[in-house]
Amino acid sequence: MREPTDPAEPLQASDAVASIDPSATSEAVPVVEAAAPQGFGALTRRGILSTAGAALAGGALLLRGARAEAQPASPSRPEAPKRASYAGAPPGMPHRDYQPVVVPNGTTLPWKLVDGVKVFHLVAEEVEHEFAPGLKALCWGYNGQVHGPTIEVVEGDRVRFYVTNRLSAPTTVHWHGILLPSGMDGVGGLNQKPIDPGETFRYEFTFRQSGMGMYHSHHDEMTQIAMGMVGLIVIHPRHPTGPKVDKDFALMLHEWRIDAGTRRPNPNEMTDFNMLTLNAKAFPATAPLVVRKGERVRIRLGNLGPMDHHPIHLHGYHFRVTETDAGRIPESAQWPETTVLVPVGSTRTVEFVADVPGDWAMHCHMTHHVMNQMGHAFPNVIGMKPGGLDAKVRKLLPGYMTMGQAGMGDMGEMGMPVPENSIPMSGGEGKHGYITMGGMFTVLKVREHTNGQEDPGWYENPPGTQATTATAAELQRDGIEVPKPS
Ligand SMILES: [Cu+2]
Repeated sequence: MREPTDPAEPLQASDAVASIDPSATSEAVPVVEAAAPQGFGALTRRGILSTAGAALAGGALLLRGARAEAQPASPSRPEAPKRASYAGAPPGMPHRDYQPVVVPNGTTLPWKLVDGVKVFHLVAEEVEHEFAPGLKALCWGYNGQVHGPTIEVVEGDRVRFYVTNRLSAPTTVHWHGILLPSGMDGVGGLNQKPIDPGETFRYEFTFRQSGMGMYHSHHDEMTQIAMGMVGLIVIHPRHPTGPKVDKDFALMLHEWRIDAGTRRPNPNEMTDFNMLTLNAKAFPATAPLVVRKGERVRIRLGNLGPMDHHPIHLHGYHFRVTETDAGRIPESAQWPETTVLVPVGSTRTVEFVADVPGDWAMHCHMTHHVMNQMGHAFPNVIGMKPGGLDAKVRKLLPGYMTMGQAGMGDMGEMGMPVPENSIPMSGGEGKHGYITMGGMFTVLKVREHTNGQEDPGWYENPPGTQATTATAAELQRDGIEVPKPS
């Protein structure tokens, strides 16, 4: 294993063997020096043990450690490590050792390989971010994005993260849920000095787990998390168990307070958040999850919002909860659900086979979390008949209109004048009219024919499978009497 370098040692670009764009197709997988034999990722540890050690140049150290675990140590061998060691495991490569995740509305952080270590660079900086058409805000994120790009690695990967601070305030990065040395844990003041504006810090460790983690600032958390400084970490298993999935989506849940007409999230908010997002987008700006009928789908959900748990509900399917932030749940302990609660500071992963075509809603089931910039000071006027009230009030307040007698559903499409840079209560157009939801809402689009990437448009329901107005003949046939309005 390469020794950690001096923090002052600059990154040598010439050391790089290959730069990796994780979104590249399988043809683009670069050849890496001293790469392990193809198919290494598919071998089990038992398989490795029964393989001639000499053939596994890159895995020699792993072999030694693993064999020492299985056999009593002899004087001619070094002492076996007490815990599983990945030393010498070759870096996991996209399309060989793992199928890259899909990050709707987001990206995956590129990396390069330097002497067998995956080297990443995060730049903490202010970012102008568009939550949905009509609403932009100055947030804090990483590498020009809110949230930061998803970090994707393989169990056993040695990684080096350079973190450059281009904010006006000190920051740190904490690797949430990740097993690592204390000095790399990123809590400002406790584990390290905060990274001052203009400074670059180095974090280095080996991922010795699989599952899903997250990263976020651990300095002035209330401000920096509320401003958006969070991201996802996907750690693919070195030896996967369970059925292989065809689509692997990663979504970060978050909440914000952005008052209508303002240009920055308000980090002082304690309870009353009014923007709820998936990968920092509010419906109708959330990209749909597009899959082909029959594909096995995994959806990873992380929640680093300030205060709220999110019960994420998927229509049309029963899924299995297969992972928490501490790793894969044994198959015998996985449970079926249609809603999974994702608590603050946690990740949950679900899997299912997408065998029914259609447009299927997926959303937080807390009703206030599917409304954008809703005000909570509205009087309850459900069922109220304003009569001549509006005309009277308009003498004092021109343009006044009593709203909400039939609920909030119509407000988004009324075309009412709204404050600049705001999307109050808006939802989005659907195939059959206005979808009265915003915020933490997206659509799973399952199709017989799709390239699996581009939005295929709205689903055309086959004849006889579409809810429609009941005819008088149908009502009569089935003996249904509709009460007359009183
Ligand atoms: Cu919610």
